Amino acid sequence: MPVTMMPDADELRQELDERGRALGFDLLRVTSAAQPTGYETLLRWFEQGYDADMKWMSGRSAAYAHPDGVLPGTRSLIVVAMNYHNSETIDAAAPRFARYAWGEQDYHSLIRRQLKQLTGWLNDKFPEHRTRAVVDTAPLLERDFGRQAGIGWFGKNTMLISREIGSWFFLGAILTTQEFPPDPPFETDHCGSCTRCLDACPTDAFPESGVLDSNRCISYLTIERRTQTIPDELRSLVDNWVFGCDVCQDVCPWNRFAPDEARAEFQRRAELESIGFRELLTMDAVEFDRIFRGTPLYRTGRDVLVRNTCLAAANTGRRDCLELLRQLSSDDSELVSAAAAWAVAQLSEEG
Ligand code: B12
Ligand code: SF4
Ligand code: SF4
Repeated sequence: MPVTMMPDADELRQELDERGRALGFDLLRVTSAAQPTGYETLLRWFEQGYDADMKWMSGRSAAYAHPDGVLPGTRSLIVVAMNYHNSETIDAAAPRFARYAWGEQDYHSLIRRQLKQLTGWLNDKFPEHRTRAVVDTAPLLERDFGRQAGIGWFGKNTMLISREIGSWFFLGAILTTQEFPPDPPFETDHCGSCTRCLDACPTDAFPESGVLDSNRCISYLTIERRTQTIPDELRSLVDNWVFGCDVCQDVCPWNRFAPDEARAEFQRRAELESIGFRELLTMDAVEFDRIFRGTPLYRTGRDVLVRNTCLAAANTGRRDCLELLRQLSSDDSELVSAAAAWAVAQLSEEG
Protein backbone atom coordinates (compact mmCIF):
# COMPACT_ATOMS: atom_id res chain seq x y z
CA MET A 1 0.00 0.00 0.00
CA PRO A 2 1.47 3.41 -0.88
CA VAL A 3 1.66 5.68 2.16
CA THR A 4 0.25 9.17 1.51
CA MET A 5 1.95 11.84 3.64
CA MET A 6 -0.78 13.91 5.31
CA PRO A 7 0.02 17.61 4.95
CA ASP A 8 -0.10 19.66 8.16
CA ALA A 9 -3.73 20.86 8.61
CA ASP A 10 -2.88 24.53 9.27
CA GLU A 11 -0.46 24.74 6.38
CA LEU A 12 -2.95 23.05 4.11
CA ARG A 13 -5.68 25.49 5.10
CA GLN A 14 -3.41 28.45 4.56
CA GLU A 15 -2.53 27.19 1.10
CA LEU A 16 -6.20 26.54 0.33
CA ASP A 17 -7.07 30.13 1.34
CA GLU A 18 -4.23 31.55 -0.73
CA ARG A 19 -5.17 29.53 -3.79
CA GLY A 20 -8.82 30.52 -3.39
CA ARG A 21 -7.86 34.19 -3.25
CA ALA A 22 -5.55 33.86 -6.26
CA LEU A 23 -8.43 32.31 -8.22
CA GLY A 24 -10.60 35.35 -7.47
CA PHE A 25 -12.82 34.02 -4.67
CA ASP A 26 -13.62 36.76 -2.17
CA LEU A 27 -14.54 34.28 0.57
CA LEU A 28 -13.67 30.64 1.09
CA ARG A 29 -14.96 28.63 4.03
CA VAL A 30 -15.21 24.97 4.94
CA THR A 31 -18.01 22.95 6.51
CA SER A 32 -18.68 19.28 7.21
CA ALA A 33 -21.14 17.15 5.27
CA ALA A 34 -24.45 16.84 7.12
CA GLN A 35 -28.17 17.28 6.47
CA PRO A 36 -28.68 20.96 5.65
CA THR A 37 -30.46 22.85 8.44
CA GLY A 38 -33.07 24.07 5.95
CA TYR A 39 -33.98 20.65 4.52
CA GLU A 40 -37.43 20.54 6.19
CA THR A 41 -37.99 24.17 5.12
CA LEU A 42 -37.16 23.16 1.55
CA LEU A 43 -39.70 20.31 1.61
CA ARG A 44 -42.35 22.71 2.95
CA TRP A 45 -41.41 25.19 0.23
CA PHE A 46 -42.07 22.53 -2.41
CA GLU A 47 -45.35 21.53 -0.74
CA GLN A 48 -46.53 25.11 -0.76
CA GLY A 49 -45.82 25.32 -4.48
CA TYR A 50 -43.32 28.17 -4.00
CA ASP A 51 -41.00 26.49 -6.51
CA ALA A 52 -43.54 27.33 -9.29
CA ASP A 53 -42.79 25.18 -12.34
CA MET A 54 -39.10 24.62 -11.47
CA LYS A 55 -39.84 20.95 -10.85
CA TRP A 56 -36.23 19.94 -11.54
CA MET A 57 -35.72 20.72 -7.83
CA SER A 58 -38.58 18.79 -6.16
CA GLY A 59 -37.94 15.92 -8.60
CA ARG A 60 -34.66 15.41 -6.74
CA SER A 61 -35.89 16.25 -3.23
CA ALA A 62 -34.35 13.13 -1.62
CA ALA A 63 -30.90 14.08 -2.95
CA TYR A 64 -31.07 17.41 -1.04
CA ALA A 65 -31.16 15.53 2.30
CA HIS A 66 -27.38 15.15 2.38
CA PRO A 67 -24.42 16.11 0.14
CA ASP A 68 -24.05 12.35 -0.46
CA GLY A 69 -26.93 12.88 -2.88
CA VAL A 70 -24.47 14.83 -5.05
CA LEU A 71 -21.21 13.00 -4.26
CA PRO A 72 -21.48 9.75 -2.28
CA GLY A 73 -19.02 9.72 0.60
CA THR A 74 -18.73 13.52 0.88
CA ARG A 75 -17.06 14.53 4.14
CA SER A 76 -16.37 18.24 3.63
CA LEU A 77 -17.63 21.12 1.53
CA ILE A 78 -15.44 24.04 0.52
CA VAL A 79 -17.86 26.89 -0.10
CA VAL A 80 -16.74 29.94 -2.09
CA ALA A 81 -18.26 33.36 -2.76
CA MET A 82 -17.37 35.62 -5.70
CA ASN A 83 -18.40 39.27 -5.80
CA TYR A 84 -20.06 40.50 -9.00
CA HIS A 85 -20.88 44.04 -7.95
CA ASN A 86 -19.65 47.13 -9.68
CA SER A 87 -21.04 50.58 -9.18
CA GLU A 88 -21.85 51.68 -12.70
CA THR A 89 -24.83 53.93 -13.11
CA ILE A 90 -27.56 52.84 -15.47
CA ASP A 91 -30.41 54.51 -17.32
CA ALA A 92 -33.38 53.69 -15.08
CA ALA A 93 -35.85 54.14 -17.96
CA ALA A 94 -34.14 51.60 -20.25
CA PRO A 95 -34.88 47.86 -20.26
CA ARG A 96 -33.34 46.57 -17.02
CA PHE A 97 -31.10 43.57 -16.58
CA ALA A 98 -30.16 42.18 -13.17
CA ARG A 99 -26.59 42.96 -12.22
CA TYR A 100 -25.44 39.39 -12.18
CA ALA A 101 -26.11 39.21 -15.92
CA TRP A 102 -24.25 42.36 -16.97
CA GLY A 103 -20.98 40.68 -17.87
CA GLU A 104 -19.88 38.92 -20.99
CA GLN A 105 -19.48 35.55 -19.34
CA ASP A 106 -21.88 33.17 -17.70
CA TYR A 107 -20.88 32.83 -14.05
CA HIS A 108 -21.51 29.08 -14.07
CA SER A 109 -18.73 28.41 -16.54
CA LEU A 110 -16.36 30.93 -14.97
CA ILE A 111 -16.75 29.68 -11.39
CA ARG A 112 -16.71 26.04 -12.43
CA ARG A 113 -13.44 26.68 -14.28
CA GLN A 114 -11.88 28.30 -11.20
CA LEU A 115 -13.16 25.50 -8.94
CA LYS A 116 -11.68 22.91 -11.31
CA GLN A 117 -8.27 24.52 -10.76
CA LEU A 118 -8.74 24.17 -7.04
CA THR A 119 -9.80 20.52 -7.36
CA GLY A 120 -6.75 19.88 -9.56
CA TRP A 121 -4.52 21.11 -6.75
CA LEU A 122 -6.44 19.02 -4.18
CA ASN A 123 -6.12 15.94 -6.37
CA ASP A 124 -2.34 16.34 -6.35
CA LYS A 125 -2.38 16.52 -2.54
CA PHE A 126 -4.86 13.68 -2.02
CA PRO A 127 -4.65 11.37 -5.00
CA GLU A 128 -7.25 8.99 -3.56
CA HIS A 129 -9.98 11.44 -2.76
CA ARG A 130 -12.93 12.29 -5.01
CA THR A 131 -14.35 15.74 -5.60
CA ARG A 132 -17.28 17.41 -7.33
CA ALA A 133 -17.45 21.11 -8.10
CA VAL A 134 -20.97 22.59 -8.14
CA VAL A 135 -22.52 25.93 -9.07
CA ASP A 136 -26.30 26.25 -8.96
CA THR A 137 -27.49 23.13 -10.74
CA ALA A 138 -26.78 20.26 -8.31
CA PRO A 139 -29.39 19.31 -5.67
CA LEU A 140 -27.56 21.23 -2.95
CA LEU A 141 -28.83 24.11 -0.79
CA GLU A 142 -25.85 26.34 -1.46
CA ARG A 143 -26.94 29.16 0.84
CA ASP A 144 -27.51 26.71 3.63
CA PHE A 145 -23.99 25.30 3.37
CA GLY A 146 -22.70 28.86 2.94
CA ARG A 147 -24.20 29.80 6.31
CA GLN A 148 -23.03 26.56 7.85
CA ALA A 149 -19.49 27.32 6.64
CA GLY A 150 -19.63 30.80 8.22
CA ILE A 151 -20.09 33.03 5.14
CA GLY A 152 -23.14 34.90 6.43
CA TRP A 153 -26.81 34.80 7.46
CA PHE A 154 -30.10 34.40 5.57
CA GLY A 155 -31.53 37.86 5.07
CA LYS A 156 -35.27 38.47 5.19
CA ASN A 157 -35.00 38.62 1.38
CA THR A 158 -33.60 35.02 1.53
CA MET A 159 -30.19 36.16 0.25
CA LEU A 160 -27.08 34.92 2.00
CA ILE A 161 -25.51 38.13 3.33
CA SER A 162 -21.91 38.56 4.41
CA ARG A 163 -20.90 41.29 6.85
CA GLU A 164 -17.79 41.76 4.71
CA ILE A 165 -19.16 41.84 1.16
CA GLY A 166 -22.96 42.20 1.39
CA SER A 167 -25.02 39.93 -0.87
CA TRP A 168 -23.87 40.68 -4.44
CA PHE A 169 -21.98 37.45 -4.80
CA PHE A 170 -22.24 34.06 -6.43
CA LEU A 171 -21.82 30.89 -4.45
CA GLY A 172 -20.07 27.71 -5.52
CA ALA A 173 -18.82 24.63 -3.69
CA ILE A 174 -16.40 21.75 -3.89
CA LEU A 175 -17.65 18.55 -2.32
CA THR A 176 -14.83 16.27 -1.27
CA THR A 177 -14.43 12.85 0.30
CA GLN A 178 -11.39 14.23 2.13
CA GLU A 179 -12.04 15.59 5.62
CA PHE A 180 -11.05 19.20 6.37
CA PRO A 181 -11.44 20.91 9.76
CA PRO A 182 -14.70 22.94 9.51
CA ASP A 183 -15.06 26.67 10.11
CA PRO A 184 -17.66 27.75 12.70
CA PRO A 185 -21.18 28.33 11.30
CA PHE A 186 -22.60 31.85 11.10
CA GLU A 187 -25.05 31.91 14.01
CA THR A 188 -26.14 35.54 14.27
CA ASP A 189 -28.71 37.51 12.28
CA HIS A 190 -28.03 41.12 11.30
CA CYS A 191 -31.32 42.19 9.78
CA GLY A 192 -32.66 43.50 13.09
CA SER A 193 -35.93 45.39 12.75
CA CYS A 194 -35.25 46.35 9.11
CA THR A 195 -37.93 45.29 6.58
CA ARG A 196 -36.81 47.30 3.55
CA CYS A 197 -36.57 44.34 1.18
CA LEU A 198 -40.02 43.03 2.18
CA ASP A 199 -41.55 46.48 1.73
CA ALA A 200 -39.81 47.24 -1.57
CA CYS A 201 -40.52 44.01 -3.46
CA PRO A 202 -42.63 45.17 -6.45
CA THR A 203 -44.71 41.98 -6.60
CA ASP A 204 -45.04 41.24 -2.90
CA ALA A 205 -43.22 37.94 -3.37
CA PHE A 206 -42.47 37.27 0.30
CA PRO A 207 -45.45 35.51 1.96
CA GLU A 208 -43.41 35.74 5.14
CA SER A 209 -40.04 37.05 6.15
CA GLY A 210 -37.25 34.78 4.77
CA VAL A 211 -39.59 32.84 2.47
CA LEU A 212 -39.91 33.57 -1.22
CA ASP A 213 -42.81 32.56 -3.46
CA SER A 214 -41.18 32.13 -6.86
CA ASN A 215 -44.59 32.40 -8.59
CA ARG A 216 -44.51 36.13 -7.83
CA CYS A 217 -40.77 36.84 -8.10
CA ILE A 218 -39.71 38.89 -11.14
CA SER A 219 -36.50 36.91 -11.33
CA TYR A 220 -38.50 33.71 -11.81
CA LEU A 221 -41.08 35.33 -14.07
CA THR A 222 -38.55 36.86 -16.46
CA ILE A 223 -35.91 34.09 -16.50
CA GLU A 224 -37.30 30.74 -15.42
CA ARG A 225 -40.89 30.93 -16.62
CA ARG A 226 -40.15 30.04 -20.19
CA THR A 227 -43.14 28.09 -21.44
CA GLN A 228 -46.00 30.26 -20.21
CA THR A 229 -47.07 33.85 -20.32
CA ILE A 230 -46.63 36.05 -17.25
CA PRO A 231 -49.93 36.05 -15.29
CA ASP A 232 -52.14 39.01 -16.08
CA GLU A 233 -52.19 40.47 -12.57
CA LEU A 234 -48.37 40.57 -12.40
CA ARG A 235 -47.66 42.04 -15.85
CA SER A 236 -47.66 45.67 -14.87
CA LEU A 237 -45.74 44.98 -11.63
CA VAL A 238 -42.76 43.60 -13.55
CA ASP A 239 -42.02 47.23 -14.40
CA ASN A 240 -39.08 47.53 -16.83
CA TRP A 241 -37.19 44.42 -15.68
CA VAL A 242 -36.50 42.24 -18.72
CA PHE A 243 -34.07 39.79 -17.11
CA GLY A 244 -34.00 39.16 -13.35
CA CYS A 245 -34.57 41.71 -10.59
CA ASP A 246 -32.33 43.42 -8.04
CA VAL A 247 -34.81 45.42 -5.97
CA CYS A 248 -34.55 43.42 -2.72
CA GLN A 249 -30.76 43.71 -2.82
CA ASP A 250 -30.59 47.32 -4.00
CA VAL A 251 -32.47 48.47 -0.90
CA CYS A 252 -30.49 46.37 1.58
CA PRO A 253 -28.33 48.50 3.88
CA TRP A 254 -25.73 45.73 4.01
CA ASN A 255 -25.03 46.39 0.33
CA ARG A 256 -24.27 50.06 0.85
CA PHE A 257 -20.60 49.34 1.34
CA ALA A 258 -20.37 46.26 -0.84
CA PRO A 259 -17.13 46.07 -2.82
CA ASP A 260 -17.47 47.38 -6.35
CA GLU A 261 -14.46 45.95 -8.07
CA ALA A 262 -15.96 42.85 -9.67
CA ARG A 263 -13.64 41.03 -12.03
CA ALA A 264 -13.48 42.02 -15.69
CA GLU A 265 -15.84 39.23 -16.83
CA PHE A 266 -18.66 40.75 -14.70
CA GLN A 267 -18.24 44.38 -15.78
CA ARG A 268 -21.20 45.77 -17.67
CA ARG A 269 -20.81 45.01 -21.36
CA ALA A 270 -20.75 48.08 -23.57
CA GLU A 271 -23.26 46.33 -25.84
CA LEU A 272 -25.94 46.48 -23.14
CA GLU A 273 -25.86 50.29 -23.29
CA SER A 274 -26.83 50.29 -26.93
CA ILE A 275 -29.62 47.75 -26.53
CA GLY A 276 -32.81 49.66 -25.94
CA PHE A 277 -36.48 48.75 -26.35
CA ARG A 278 -36.44 48.97 -30.14
CA GLU A 279 -33.34 46.77 -30.50
CA LEU A 280 -34.84 44.09 -28.26
CA LEU A 281 -38.27 44.20 -29.88
CA THR A 282 -36.80 43.74 -33.35
CA MET A 283 -34.37 41.02 -32.33
CA ASP A 284 -34.64 37.71 -34.18
CA ALA A 285 -33.15 34.39 -33.04
CA VAL A 286 -29.97 34.86 -35.10
CA GLU A 287 -29.28 38.30 -33.65
CA PHE A 288 -30.11 37.05 -30.13
CA ASP A 289 -27.63 34.25 -30.59
CA ARG A 290 -24.92 36.60 -31.87
CA ILE A 291 -25.25 39.01 -28.96
CA PHE A 292 -26.01 36.76 -26.01
CA ARG A 293 -24.39 33.36 -26.62
CA GLY A 294 -22.04 32.57 -23.71
CA THR A 295 -23.65 35.18 -21.42
CA PRO A 296 -26.20 34.54 -18.64
CA LEU A 297 -28.90 36.06 -20.86
CA TYR A 298 -28.63 33.17 -23.28
CA ARG A 299 -30.69 31.08 -20.84
CA THR A 300 -34.04 32.58 -21.81
CA GLY A 301 -33.78 32.42 -25.59
CA ARG A 302 -35.13 35.12 -27.91
CA ASP A 303 -38.84 34.55 -27.33
CA VAL A 304 -38.81 35.00 -23.55
CA LEU A 305 -36.59 38.07 -23.71
CA VAL A 306 -38.85 39.68 -26.32
CA ARG A 307 -41.96 38.67 -24.31
CA ASN A 308 -40.51 40.45 -21.28
CA THR A 309 -39.57 43.50 -23.34
CA CYS A 310 -43.14 43.86 -24.62
CA LEU A 311 -44.40 44.13 -21.03
CA ALA A 312 -41.58 46.48 -20.03
CA ALA A 313 -42.28 48.76 -23.01
CA ALA A 314 -45.92 49.05 -21.96
CA ASN A 315 -45.00 49.56 -18.30
CA THR A 316 -42.73 52.47 -19.18
CA GLY A 317 -45.28 54.11 -21.51
CA ARG A 318 -43.24 53.62 -24.70
CA ARG A 319 -45.86 54.68 -27.20
CA ASP A 320 -43.10 55.12 -29.78
CA CYS A 321 -42.92 51.28 -29.80
CA LEU A 322 -46.63 50.82 -30.59
CA GLU A 323 -46.08 49.97 -34.25
CA LEU A 324 -43.41 47.36 -33.42
CA LEU A 325 -45.66 45.89 -30.75
CA ARG A 326 -48.56 45.65 -33.21
CA GLN A 327 -46.33 43.69 -35.58
CA LEU A 328 -45.22 41.42 -32.74
CA SER A 329 -48.81 40.64 -31.80
CA SER A 330 -48.77 38.22 -34.76
CA ASP A 331 -45.34 36.79 -33.91
CA ASP A 332 -44.86 33.04 -34.40
CA SER A 333 -44.18 32.65 -30.69
CA GLU A 334 -47.35 32.68 -28.61
CA LEU A 335 -45.37 34.00 -25.66
CA VAL A 336 -44.46 37.05 -27.71
CA SER A 337 -47.76 37.56 -29.48
CA ALA A 338 -49.78 37.45 -26.21
CA ALA A 339 -47.43 39.88 -24.45
CA ALA A 340 -47.37 42.22 -27.45
CA ALA A 341 -51.18 42.24 -27.69
CA TRP A 342 -51.39 43.08 -23.98
CA ALA A 343 -48.82 45.86 -24.38
CA VAL A 344 -50.71 47.36 -27.34
CA ALA A 345 -53.92 47.36 -25.29
CA GLN A 346 -52.20 49.02 -22.34
CA LEU A 347 -50.56 51.73 -24.43
CA SER A 348 -53.72 52.36 -26.42
CA GLU A 349 -55.73 52.79 -23.23
CA GLU A 350 -53.20 55.34 -21.96
CA GLY A 351 -53.42 57.30 -25.19
C1 B12 B 1 -34.14 28.23 -7.45
C2 B12 B 1 -33.27 29.44 -7.32
C3 B12 B 1 -33.87 30.68 -7.51
C4 B12 B 1 -35.39 30.85 -7.55
C5 B12 B 1 -35.94 30.79 -6.11
C6 B12 B 1 -35.15 31.69 -5.13
C7 B12 B 1 -35.31 31.37 -3.66
N1 B12 B 1 -35.22 32.39 -2.84
O1 B12 B 1 -35.48 30.21 -3.29
C8 B12 B 1 -35.51 32.23 -8.26
C9 B12 B 1 -35.61 32.01 -9.76
C10 B12 B 1 -36.69 33.10 -7.83
C11 B12 B 1 -34.14 32.84 -7.93
C12 B12 B 1 -33.91 34.20 -7.90
C13 B12 B 1 -32.67 34.77 -7.60
N2 B12 B 1 -31.51 34.12 -7.44
CO1 B12 B 1 -31.38 32.19 -7.32
N3 B12 B 1 -31.12 30.36 -7.02
C14 B12 B 1 -31.90 29.32 -7.00
C15 B12 B 1 -31.13 28.04 -6.65
C16 B12 B 1 -30.83 27.28 -7.94
C17 B12 B 1 -31.86 27.13 -5.63
C18 B12 B 1 -32.42 27.90 -4.42
C19 B12 B 1 -33.27 27.03 -3.54
O2 B12 B 1 -32.96 25.87 -3.33
N4 B12 B 1 -34.37 27.60 -3.03
C20 B12 B 1 -35.23 26.95 -2.09
C21 B12 B 1 -35.19 27.71 -0.76
C22 B12 B 1 -36.11 27.04 0.27
O3 B12 B 1 -33.85 27.61 -0.32
P1 B12 B 1 -32.84 28.85 -0.15
O4 B12 B 1 -33.53 30.13 -0.35
O5 B12 B 1 -31.63 28.63 -0.99
O6 B12 B 1 -32.32 28.63 1.33
C23 B12 B 1 -33.15 28.91 2.38
C24 B12 B 1 -33.44 27.82 3.32
O7 B12 B 1 -32.26 27.13 3.64
C25 B12 B 1 -34.01 28.68 4.46
N5 B12 B 1 -33.88 28.19 5.81
C26 B12 B 1 -32.99 27.40 6.39
N6 B12 B 1 -33.32 27.17 7.64
C27 B12 B 1 -34.46 27.86 7.87
C28 B12 B 1 -35.23 27.97 8.99
C29 B12 B 1 -36.39 28.76 8.92
C30 B12 B 1 -37.24 28.86 10.12
C31 B12 B 1 -36.74 29.47 7.72
C32 B12 B 1 -37.97 30.35 7.61
C33 B12 B 1 -35.93 29.36 6.61
C34 B12 B 1 -34.80 28.53 6.71
O8 B12 B 1 -33.36 29.94 4.42
C35 B12 B 1 -32.55 29.96 3.28
C36 B12 B 1 -32.62 31.35 2.70
O9 B12 B 1 -33.97 31.68 2.46
C37 B12 B 1 -29.83 28.64 -5.99
C38 B12 B 1 -28.55 27.79 -6.17
C39 B12 B 1 -28.54 26.62 -5.22
N7 B12 B 1 -28.35 25.44 -5.73
O10 B12 B 1 -28.72 26.80 -4.02
C40 B12 B 1 -29.71 30.02 -6.68
C41 B12 B 1 -29.21 31.22 -5.82
C42 B12 B 1 -29.89 31.17 -4.49
N8 B12 B 1 -29.67 32.39 -6.57
C43 B12 B 1 -28.85 33.37 -6.55
C44 B12 B 1 -29.14 34.65 -7.11
C45 B12 B 1 -27.95 35.58 -7.32
C46 B12 B 1 -30.46 35.00 -7.44
C47 B12 B 1 -30.99 36.41 -7.80
C48 B12 B 1 -30.32 37.54 -7.04
C49 B12 B 1 -30.87 36.64 -9.33
C50 B12 B 1 -31.49 37.95 -9.83
N9 B12 B 1 -30.88 39.10 -9.61
O11 B12 B 1 -32.51 37.93 -10.46
C51 B12 B 1 -32.50 36.25 -7.43
C52 B12 B 1 -32.76 36.63 -5.96
C53 B12 B 1 -34.17 36.44 -5.51
C54 B12 B 1 -34.22 36.13 -4.01
N10 B12 B 1 -34.56 37.10 -3.20
O12 B12 B 1 -33.93 34.98 -3.65
C55 B12 B 1 -27.58 33.03 -5.76
C56 B12 B 1 -27.68 33.70 -4.37
C57 B12 B 1 -26.37 34.17 -3.76
C58 B12 B 1 -26.63 34.77 -2.37
N11 B12 B 1 -25.82 35.73 -2.02
O13 B12 B 1 -27.54 34.39 -1.67
C59 B12 B 1 -27.64 31.46 -5.75
C60 B12 B 1 -27.01 30.80 -4.53
C61 B12 B 1 -26.94 31.01 -7.05
C62 B12 B 1 -25.40 31.01 -6.97
N12 B12 B 1 -24.78 29.85 -7.19
O14 B12 B 1 -24.79 32.00 -6.69
N13 B12 B 1 -33.24 31.89 -7.62
S1 SF4 C 1 -35.90 39.62 -6.85
FE1 SF4 C 1 -37.39 41.32 -7.10
S2 SF4 C 1 -39.40 40.34 -7.32
FE2 SF4 C 1 -37.95 38.77 -6.54
S3 SF4 C 1 -38.20 38.87 -4.33
FE3 SF4 C 1 -36.52 40.27 -4.81
S4 SF4 C 1 -37.54 42.29 -5.09
FE4 SF4 C 1 -39.14 40.73 -5.16
S1 SF4 D 1 -33.09 44.89 3.52
FE1 SF4 D 1 -33.04 44.78 5.75
S2 SF4 D 1 -34.36 43.05 6.25
FE2 SF4 D 1 -33.87 42.88 4.09
S3 SF4 D 1 -32.10 41.53 4.01
FE3 SF4 D 1 -31.30 43.63 4.09
S4 SF4 D 1 -31.00 44.06 6.27
FE4 SF4 D 1 -32.28 42.24 6.13
